Amino acid sequence: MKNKKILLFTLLLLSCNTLFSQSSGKTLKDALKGKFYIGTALNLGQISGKDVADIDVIKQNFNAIVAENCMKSMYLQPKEGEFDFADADKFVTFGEQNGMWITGHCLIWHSQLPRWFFIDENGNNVSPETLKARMKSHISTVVGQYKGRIKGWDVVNEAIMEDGSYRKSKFYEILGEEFIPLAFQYAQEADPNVELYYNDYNEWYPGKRATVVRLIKTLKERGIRIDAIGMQGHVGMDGPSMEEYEQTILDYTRAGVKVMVTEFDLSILPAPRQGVGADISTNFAYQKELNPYTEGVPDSASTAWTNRMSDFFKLFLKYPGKVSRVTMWGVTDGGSWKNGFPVRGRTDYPLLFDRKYQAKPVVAEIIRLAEKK
Ligand code: 9MR
Repeated sequence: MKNKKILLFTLLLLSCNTLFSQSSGKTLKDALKGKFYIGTALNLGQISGKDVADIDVIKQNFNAIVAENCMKSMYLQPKEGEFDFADADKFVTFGEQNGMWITGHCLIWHSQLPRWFFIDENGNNVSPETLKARMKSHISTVVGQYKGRIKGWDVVNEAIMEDGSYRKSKFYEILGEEFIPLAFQYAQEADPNVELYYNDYNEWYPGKRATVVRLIKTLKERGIRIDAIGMQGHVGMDGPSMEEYEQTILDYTRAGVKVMVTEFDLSILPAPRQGVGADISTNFAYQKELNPYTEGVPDSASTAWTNRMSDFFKLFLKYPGKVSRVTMWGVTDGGSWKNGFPVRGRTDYPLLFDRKYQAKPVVAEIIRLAEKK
């Protein structure tokens, strides 16, 4: 009897939550129309059509998509000259069928990059000329495949470190800083109308931000187009501050580009170290204290999370037109990469929809904020 009462009460709460989030009658994407695109990353379960419940949430709430993994070079060109567009084609078709803004992620990145890309038959680094030819062939084939269908590309991903120096990737080792302008030039040649982005995390670090601004200026001075900076939003409860995030948006827009908040998620869990960012090679040992919410989140923590998430959206809504897209890095908490990063095996709650596909209270709050504007 007691159990039955608890069950009824829980069901009542759940339905209130769903009703509350839809109380204005508008969904997320309708409320944000005219402000910025609201997007999400799609994984293979969603792209293949298998994860039906996720797909419902996506269609109702989001009007922009990006592929979480299937457009990275190790999947698109696993062997030199052998391209596999099967999953990427499905992803693009899904976006078209649902009238969504489609972003390609990503052309040149040091990670999820097949080894053949930068070595010769003896396992040595290739010459600068060979690497340029491989970059050009990869970029023109991939961008060409979706010409006129994909609206914007993350051309270069994560090439700059927090202190403002260039990441010592294979691209940098072989071509120096020049690999970035080259990548943008190749992409522009392959589809003169597609938008071109530089995408990175932890851009609120002053050193990193300054180098990105310099990069924007250099590209523009050389007549190479760059349309926006993707500001990955892998953020935590302790940082960055709203002021740091806002200052970064302002510095970029002053340099003459739009800002797209990409890869947004707000981890509720204790950070093993400040400013971990999103470098997948970072990993910390599991400790119980780092995983406090396996059985659910207490009200105080949940309220703090909701407040911080709505503060971020308040900030984005302050700059409509300048912030032209906000893309979540996933749909529901259960599908988030944050459950495994930077500590494996944790239970995190970083996204807008919970493990039962329900909108969290913050969704209603974002809708309210958007309608107030
Ligand atoms: O979310 C992606 C995860 O499924 C992959 O295992 C991981 C591999 O590096 O890449 C994740 O996405 C990354 C994105 O492509 C670039 N920025 C950082 C993201 C999180 O690592």
